[in-house]
Amino acid sequence: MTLKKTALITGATSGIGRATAHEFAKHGIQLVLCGRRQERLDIVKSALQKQTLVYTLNFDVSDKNATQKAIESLPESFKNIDILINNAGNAHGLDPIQSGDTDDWDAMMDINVKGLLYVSKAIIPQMTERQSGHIINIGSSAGKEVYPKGNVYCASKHAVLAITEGMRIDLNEFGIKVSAINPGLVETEFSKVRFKGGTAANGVYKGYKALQAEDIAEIIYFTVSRPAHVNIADLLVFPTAQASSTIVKKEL
Ligand code: NDP
Ligand code: 8X3
Repeated sequence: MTLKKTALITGATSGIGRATAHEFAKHGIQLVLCGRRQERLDIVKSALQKQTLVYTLNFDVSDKNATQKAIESLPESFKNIDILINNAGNAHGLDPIQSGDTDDWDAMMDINVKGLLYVSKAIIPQMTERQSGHIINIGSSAGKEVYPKGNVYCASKHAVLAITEGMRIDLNEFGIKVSAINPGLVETEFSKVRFKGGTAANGVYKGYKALQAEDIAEIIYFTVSRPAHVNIADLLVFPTAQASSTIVKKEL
């Protein structure tokens, strides 16, 4: 009998994380879905629980104690996490460094970098003990290339890539896979958050076909479903219209 795998996905209330939850459910993977918006967690859970077992955890990844406590509170049947998708994160603001908002900087470093570390810290010990597991960190093309006004968001995603490489090195002896999936422009709530609901978000995905959250979810499932000896270490994916962070072929 093959035991069902369990995946914990942070940022499962929207965009890439939610699409990944749907993709994993199709393949019968048990899910621990995390986010701060309980009503969204409930909606995703009720949509997926016919396909697989689902448990939700409501916590802010930038709160170290809340993160540890939430993960410790998992019931026995969801405690063993085989797959960790470190996805929660956002850009906050798009400003030149000289006029950047320090609250935005704090949010990006606290959530995208420290939050990823706190969640990983709460889960890695059980993976090292079992000598198995797969951690996928959602980086970004912004982790490979800095673009104008991207300063601190790009720094946070460069940090995600460095942490991913460090994890892969340190966890190698335990047989744990560590992967970075680095998307370019994906049409999610990302720009709504970046521009705080303002109109600047409206044009971001216009005039070309951006990646959809489902495109990344399929790639994430492909990554976790490779044979035991194969690890997709680092993957950069753009929409066809995008050649770099600053070069996007628009039709309008
Ligand atoms: P969304 O805004 O659609 O989703 C972000 C998710 O992160 C939400 O589920 C949100 O849940 C969660 N989240 C944000 N802050 C916190 C927090 N403090 N604690 C817990 N959860 C949090 O954006 P995307 O799906 O696009 O983003 C997902 C990841 O993909 C991010 O790491 C982003 O940087 C990365 N990415 C996105 C790209 C894009 O163009 N969209 C491209 C490259 C990378 P809730 O609010 O309920 O807590
Ligand atoms: C999100 C993609 O180009 O907005 O990481 O930084 S970008």
